[in-house]
Amino acid sequence: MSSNAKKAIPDRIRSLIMDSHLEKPIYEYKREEISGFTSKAIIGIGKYYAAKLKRKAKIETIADLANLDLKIADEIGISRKLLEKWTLSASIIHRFASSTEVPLSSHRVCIAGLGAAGKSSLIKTLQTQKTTPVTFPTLGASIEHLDFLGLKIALWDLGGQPSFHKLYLDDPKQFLSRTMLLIFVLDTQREERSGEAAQYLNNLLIKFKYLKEKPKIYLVLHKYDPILDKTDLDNSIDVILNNIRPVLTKYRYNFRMLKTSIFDVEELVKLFSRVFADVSPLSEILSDSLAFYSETHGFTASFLLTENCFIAAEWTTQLTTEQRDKLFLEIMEGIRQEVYESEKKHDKLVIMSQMGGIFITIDRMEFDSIKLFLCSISTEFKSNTEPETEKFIGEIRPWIINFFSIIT
Ligand SMILES: Nc1nc2c(ncn2[C@@H]2O[C@H](COP(=O)(O)OP(=O)(O)OP(=O)(O)O)[C@@H](O)[C@H]2O)c(=O)[nH]1
Ligand SMILES: [Mg+2]
Repeated sequence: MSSNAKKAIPDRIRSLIMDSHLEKPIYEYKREEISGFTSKAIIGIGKYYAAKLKRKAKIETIADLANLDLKIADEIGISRKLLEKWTLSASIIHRFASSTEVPLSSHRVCIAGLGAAGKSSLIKTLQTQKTTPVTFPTLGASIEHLDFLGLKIALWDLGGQPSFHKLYLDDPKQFLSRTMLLIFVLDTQREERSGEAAQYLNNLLIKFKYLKEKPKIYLVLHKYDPILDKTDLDNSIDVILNNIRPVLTKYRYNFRMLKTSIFDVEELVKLFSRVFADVSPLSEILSDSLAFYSETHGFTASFLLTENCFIAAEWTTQLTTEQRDKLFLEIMEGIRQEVYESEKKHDKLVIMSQMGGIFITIDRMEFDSIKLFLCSISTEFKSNTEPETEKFIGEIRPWIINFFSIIT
């Protein structure tokens, strides 16, 4: 066996597979054969679960598992988190085997909506983490970038003036194909425009149907400004949804809804963290490991934040929403100082919360080019958390590294 052949299956794929469940050494297989491996060859599955997958869902091979529809998770009787972990491993392997590794970063996130709905301001505010109104209309489509967990997300800001709609609708391949997420922005303060907005959304959905694609949809009810009366705004939202909902139902879309304003930056960042987490299968895995880590220590809450303060994973108990939000603000402040202001980069930072009797520990972690902050909240000072923190880092490292090796 030449050393070249031995190298045919790279380490990042081998690290997901248990050799002992194969009939011969892994390097004797051809690339295209590995999708046909039994599912129990994936690390963590083992004989028991492999038998269950076969019995309940007719899943025998890695290819079967890669194509598993997670909607049937409940029927299989295996926890959804475990299934998500395994299907991610399976799809990494399967994509490699079938040579169709599509860089995830080449999928797009489209932000659409009528002119002056506030799309560009929203994007700029997320990028700068400061209220940043944009006052000139976007000409055509503008591509903006945001970093989430090291994943470069390309945001296509589709200028909303009527003259540009035709551009996207006439050439959907260029402007709309491979959209994994459609963020449709509506101006909460202009409910009288929602009929027109519904018509535009309808035209976009026709094009997705033509492309045989079905992106996830988020409706962003924007300009939900903190200083305005909530009841009035919510009444407008009812009017808007009455116009928009039938369009989504017509094309059988589920959707999620966010109420945002560029005048509440923290809330905007928090809400969009969830949107991006939805795009990254890595988030589920990180949440899972974080929950385990936090329960072991009896933390009150913990957050895993990216360098730009997006929430990559979160775990909370015993906290009211208000307390959680206050803590999140203090953590953001702590990290901003750490990243942008402090000369000396601390590996560990302990701050006393203004709420009193609460300790916030911030651990800075680096995985190649990706920086993450592990923020743990506790009511007592915990001195010896190093070994568990090391374990946690050890647990998430291969996922982060593997994940980025397929998307870049
Ligand atoms: N009150 C309020 N105004 C906002 C908010 N976000 C944006 N605006 C204002 O809305 C106007 C339009 O903002 P843009 O970001 O340019 O809107 P757009 O959707 O990108 O518009 P097009 O590029 O033409 O499609 C500007 O005057 C912004 O200052 C918000 O959250 N609250
Ligand atoms: Mg714009």
